[in-house]
Formats: sequence, structure tokens, C-alpha cells
Amino acid sequence: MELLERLVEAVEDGKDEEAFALAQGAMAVKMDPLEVVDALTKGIREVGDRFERMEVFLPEMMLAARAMQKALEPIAPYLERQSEGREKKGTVVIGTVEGDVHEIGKHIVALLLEVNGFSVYDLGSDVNALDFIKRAQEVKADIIGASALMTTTMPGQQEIIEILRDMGLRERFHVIVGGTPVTQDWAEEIGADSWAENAATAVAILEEAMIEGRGYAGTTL
Ligand code: B12
Repeated sequence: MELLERLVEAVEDGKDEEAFALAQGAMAVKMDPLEVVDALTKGIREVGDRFERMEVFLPEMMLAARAMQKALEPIAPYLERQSEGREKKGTVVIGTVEGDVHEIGKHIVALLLEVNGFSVYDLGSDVNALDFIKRAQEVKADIIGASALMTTTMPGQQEIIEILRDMGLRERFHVIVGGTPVTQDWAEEIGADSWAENAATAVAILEEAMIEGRGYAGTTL
């Protein structure tokens, strides 16, 4: 079996030490870190599908998540190394919305934004809507990124936008939303500025947004 297949299988089976070692091996043979992350993402989503079909249960999903996080450890420095000497493109405050503990995808988005020259403040998971805004004001962020992995927590993204409107701050920040159940339609419905399906697309969209000047630096508010 190929190295990448073995790595994905180790993550799906929740074997964290094996996943770590295989990910190290993948970096040692100079596999593209983004391709590896992509394959791991498909693998862990497969575990989610099995969970939904009740073929596996919460403990298995937890082990797979731990193995995925372990596998990302040796990969992250290879992503990070590309960022040296890059000029800062903008400041992003990112987190997973209140009531939602899923943070692997948000972590990858944060990592990739950093690699590509953004300053990133990662607030973690289960973040209250107002806390996103307070932090964004404190660090003079250009962008607020909100992740939601469950249909039940998606309204947390809407809440951030509503509070920004109520505070008269809506124009000050570019709000980008993401997470598996989140779609372009949802982003439009709640009045977000953008939606991205994955981390690489998020980088491209936000680079474009910064060029267009939407964000803290581009506003007189
Ligand atoms: C791993 C996992 C967990 C782990 C999370 C560990 C952690 N620290 O993050 C654990 C085991 C803790 C967990 C718990 C639960 N989970 Co869970 N979990 C998953 C699983 C299998 C994978 C999620 C993941 O990490 N994907 C890998 C990453 C790389 O992908 P991603 O998150 O989608 O991120 C990418 C994009 O979406 C995007 N993106 C993500 N965030 C953002 C943000 C921005 C700003 C942008 C632009 C883009 C972006 O870019 C990322 C990189 O490409 C999913 C299945 C799935 N299909 O998503 C279920 C899933 C999300 N979980 C689910 C459920 C039900 C639960 C629990 C309620 C289970 C329970 N009975 O307790 C709890 C929830 C607890 C809570 N209150 O949050 C359901 C949700 C169903 C729903 N209601 O919508 C899913 C879909 C599984 C299923 N099919 O039933 N879970």
C-alpha cells in the first residue's frame, strides 16, 4: 500500500502514533503538504459518514480526530516554512462559533492564511459571537472568519453579522464563513462577504478582498 493510503488509513483507524510517523515519512519524501492535508480531510470526512450511518461511534470519531491532529503536527512546519520573509497581507480573527468544538478545519485555514502572509489570531472553538467582534476590534482586524461544522451551530455565524450591524460596524470587517454544512447560499442569506469551501480557496478569496480594500485598513470608520 502506498504511503499516503497508509497514512489516511491510520487516521481513519484512529492510530495516532502511526499517523504521526507516516506523516513525518510523507514530509521526508517531499510529498506536497497540501495534497496530504487534502487526502486526510477526505479520510476523516469518511469517518463522519460512517458515524452518521452508525457504523462507528463517538469514541472512534474522537480517536480519528486525535490521529488527524497528530498527523498535522509534522506537516505544519512544511507549510510554515514557505511564509518566511513574506509581507503581511492583512489581519484575520478566526474561530469556531459558540457551541461547536470542531476545530481541525479552522486550524488548517488559519495555518494556510498565516503561511500566505496574513496575521492570524485564532480564538479556538466554542467562541461567543461578541468575543469575535471584541477581539477583531482590539487587533484592528480586516477579516473575521467563522467556522461552523454543524447545522445546529450555523446560526452563530449569522449572530456575528447581526451584532456587527447593530453596533454599526458591519462595513468595517470582511466576514468570511466556512465549515462542511456551510454553503454559498447560506453565506448570502446571512449577509456574509464570502464563503470558502476549503483553506486554499479561503486564501485566494481573502487576498482578493484585501486588494479590493475591504477591511479595517480600507475604511474610514
Ligand atoms: C472530527 C469530528 C469530530 C471531533 C472534533 C475534534 C476537534 N477537535 O475538532 C469530535 C469527536 C470531538 C466531534 C464531536 C461531535 N461531532 Co463531529 N465530526 C467530526 C468529523 C468526522 C470531521 C470534522 C473535521 O475535522 N473535518 C476535517 C476538516 C479538515 O474539514 P472541515 O472541518 O470541513 O474544514 C474544511 C472546510 O470546511 C473549510 N472550513 C472550515 N472552517 C472554516 C472557516 C472559514 C472561515 C473558512 C473560510 C473555511 C472553513 O476549510 C477546511 C479545510 O479545507 C465530521 C464529519 C464531517 N463530514 O465534517 C463530524 C460532524 C461534524 N460531527 C457531527 C456531530 C453530530 C458531532 C457531535 C454532536 C457528536 C455527539 N453525539 O456528541 C459532537 C459535537 C460536539 C460539539 N458541541 O461541537 C456531525 C454534525 C451533524 C450536523 N448536525 O450538522 C458530523 C457532520 C458527522 C456526521 N456526519 O454526523 N466531531
